[in-house]
Amino acid sequence: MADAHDAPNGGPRRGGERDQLSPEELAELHSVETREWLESLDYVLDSGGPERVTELIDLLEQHAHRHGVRTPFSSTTPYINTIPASEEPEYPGDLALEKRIRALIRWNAMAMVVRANKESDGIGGHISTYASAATLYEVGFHHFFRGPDAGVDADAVYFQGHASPGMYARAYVERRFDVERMRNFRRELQGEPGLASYPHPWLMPDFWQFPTVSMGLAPILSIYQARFDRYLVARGLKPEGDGKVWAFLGDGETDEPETLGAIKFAARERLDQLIWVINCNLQRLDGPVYGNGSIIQELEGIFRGAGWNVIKVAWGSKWDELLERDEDGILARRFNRLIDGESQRYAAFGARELRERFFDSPELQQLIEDWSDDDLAQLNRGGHDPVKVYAAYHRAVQHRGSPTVILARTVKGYALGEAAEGRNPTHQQKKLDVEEMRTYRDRLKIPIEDDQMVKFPFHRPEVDSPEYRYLKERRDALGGWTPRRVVNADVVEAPGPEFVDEFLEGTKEREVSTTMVFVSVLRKLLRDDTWGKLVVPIIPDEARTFGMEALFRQIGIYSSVGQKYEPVDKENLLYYRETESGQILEEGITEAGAMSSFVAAGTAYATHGINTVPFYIYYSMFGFQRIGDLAWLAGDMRAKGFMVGATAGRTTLAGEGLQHQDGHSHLLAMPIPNLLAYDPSFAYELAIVVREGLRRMYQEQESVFYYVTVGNENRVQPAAPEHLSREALEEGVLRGLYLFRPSGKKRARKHVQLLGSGAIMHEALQAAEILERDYGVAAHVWSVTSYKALHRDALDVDRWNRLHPGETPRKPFVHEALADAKGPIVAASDYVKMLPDALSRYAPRPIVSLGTDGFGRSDARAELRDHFEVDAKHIAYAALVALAGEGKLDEDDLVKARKALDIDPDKRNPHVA
Ligand SMILES: Cc1ncc(C[n+]2csc(CCOP(=O)(O)OP(=O)(O)O)c2C)c(N)n1
Ligand SMILES: [Mg+2]
Repeated sequence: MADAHDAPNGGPRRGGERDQLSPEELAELHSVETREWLESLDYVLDSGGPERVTELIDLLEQHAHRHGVRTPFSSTTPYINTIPASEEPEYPGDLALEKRIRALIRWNAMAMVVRANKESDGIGGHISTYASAATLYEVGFHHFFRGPDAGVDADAVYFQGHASPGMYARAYVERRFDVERMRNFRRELQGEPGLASYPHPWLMPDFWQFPTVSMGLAPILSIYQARFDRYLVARGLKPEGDGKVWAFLGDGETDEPETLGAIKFAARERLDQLIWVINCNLQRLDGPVYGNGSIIQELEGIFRGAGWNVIKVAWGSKWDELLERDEDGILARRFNRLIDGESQRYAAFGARELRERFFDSPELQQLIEDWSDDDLAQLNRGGHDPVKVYAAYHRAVQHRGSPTVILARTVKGYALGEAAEGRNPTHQQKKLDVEEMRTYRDRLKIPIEDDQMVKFPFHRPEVDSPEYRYLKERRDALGGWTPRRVVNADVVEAPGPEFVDEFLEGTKEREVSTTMVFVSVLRKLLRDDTWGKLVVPIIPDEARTFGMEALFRQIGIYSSVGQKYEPVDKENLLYYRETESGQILEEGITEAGAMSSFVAAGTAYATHGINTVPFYIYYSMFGFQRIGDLAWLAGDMRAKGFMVGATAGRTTLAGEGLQHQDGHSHLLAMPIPNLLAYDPSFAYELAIVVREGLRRMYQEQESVFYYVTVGNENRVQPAAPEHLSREALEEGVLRGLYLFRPSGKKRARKHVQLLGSGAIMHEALQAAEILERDYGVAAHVWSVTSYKALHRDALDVDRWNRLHPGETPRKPFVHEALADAKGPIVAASDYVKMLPDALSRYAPRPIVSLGTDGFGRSDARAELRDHFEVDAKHIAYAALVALAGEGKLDEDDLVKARKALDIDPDKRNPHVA
């Protein structure tokens, strides 16, 4: 007997007696044995039902395991449809009429793209994505998707971005769009109304709800959308409804980490109203998604492993005939052997290829011996068969306990003809020649004459046609046209000016960080009758870092199942309190997930008519550079709310070093057009910004959102400066710049203007003291709350002046504010120099910029500020150099000052260090 260590499965080797048998005897034994086992199983199935079979298999497995048998793990099922033909529900629609409607939409989708490219060569667009997905969408439109008029039962549908020609074509057939609009596809600047390339609520605010075209974002957003809907119900903000969240994705899109990265969360939260439909056309842009394997089987394993309900829609109805004939399961085994690169050939080359290469054994050939090539051509993929698709959706909407993914097998470029179907370049095909158009027309039976073909005409049936009536009736029954973005959120009055009052007084002796000030602002809002319930604090596992743990107890952490355990810190006043009505979304370590929640909460005014106000508080370094694409999407989607970059500043977050210290998020905030960005230094600045944000977003209902950085350096928060009226102060704070501390030196000959922001403001104030005390310079200190606001204003003014020659030129705010200020202007922040540099041209005089360009370091604040040359002495020195440039100091004085200030001229340049 072999040594136990050599045994397969690691267990002791058994069954030695069979070694005595000849191969024939062994085969016979195996066959009898297998039959006996299967018969026993059949008996149990008949008498005890599937549950008993499952139980027995479980027990068998455990038994085998105890005896050292390791059954290999498999999360996949055979490569056949999850729903057998016998379990398909009856199709509730008129299949023939739906086919006509589908043909019309297919036609117009194609015509729209081809026409646009004829008008404007290279303008792009996609034909083959929708061609593969038409049935998946149309079954949804006719029988499932509930439109906005369904109210609380309305669905959220994430349409795959590259399939948008199909949605436009449908809107045209629905008579929501006219021909002019169709002609403006991808030609948005040619005329009104334009038709955006992809789903963009920014561009089409009455139509699109969810931007999807940056691949991977729709999947993760849809998960957090579904969870947020539950949260709204749990918090009593929304009545419970039956709305589903549908997300249509590409199979290539599953390569994106964002696509699969959060699926475990959807299962953990038991989001059974979430339904993903992955259009498995087996291709992405360049070629097959997984040519050497099967993407459907691979995805099945992943989703099942994560706890999802998986429904495979692989094969169309015609295959059922063969499966029925196939008593020995050879067809199912052949499916299991099939790899995607191979099956792409059948799509491209048709029935003969299928006959020769798929039915590759005498047994398989036998299955189709009486079948013609025409019969074989009807062996369709499941995703093109409305009956199969309906069965899958039907099961998905009824499924309880976990989210569902439908893996639908389709052909990319379906029905588009030889040049496109299943071919590798099909994704980018945007043109068909007249001959190809004719073939397509004939295939779809579109009543357009040959002589009309050259114009690539659109076609839709009359209002009293059976097609239109059917289509309209179906949509009326399902809550109206969709996609459709309807905003009916109430106006919410912003808190009054008194909201800011306490912050104007400063903190007297008490030293607090701006993060703690933010927490005070938040708590104040939470206590507010109107706003308290609307606030949604979102945190990716750093509440303690930001000193926010008191909120755990106060407002609770949302958990769909409450708290089933006694928390370890229950004795503690601030214990970790999870509750079903909790208000905090404690997302764990997922900035992408937390940002998805931000988007869901920030757009609830449009999705549900509920004005929730997200405050997403995170490590500022892991903001725009980590989830920049989602932030851009938030802008497109007109999300509202506050992104709060905490532990901000390259030199303010001490110790953490290169990957943590953020000195550029304000630069990254620059490009998002409807994002306002603030880097406040003081408590009252922050309070003013938050109140104004609430006013603009929820009272004026502007499509803007806010980015605010807060730091963790404790400082006495000053009272508002006395030399400014409240009005002037608020204007300065909001527009980005105001004089915080004018110099007390009345008759100085030398003046300098120091611009500080965020945590570096304190260095500027100290620099002013040095300059006044040791160098006789009157140093006036300004607070720059927003470089972005100043820059935007300057650009607007600049543009106006350019377009209005001969009229009195306007002055940018930064110019106006500093117009009477004397001497050089020196700006310092905890961010890159590009921020003040961007203003230089618009200020009365060029700005000397100090900033934190370069990688961070682990050290304390003083050392870091010296390293990056943004501390008081470097600011003072830079001011002296600028004064020398104006002839107010000579070079000897400078060298002396450099020495006195202990500045090493040979220190390494932090930019490259
Ligand atoms: C983040 C991102 N990367 C790249 C692209 C460019 N792109 C658009 S479609 C596409 C291929 C899509 O393949 P798949 O997801 O399988 O969709 P299909 O068109 O096959 O349905 C690519 C790479 C994109 N839109 N977004
Ligand atoms: Mg694909």
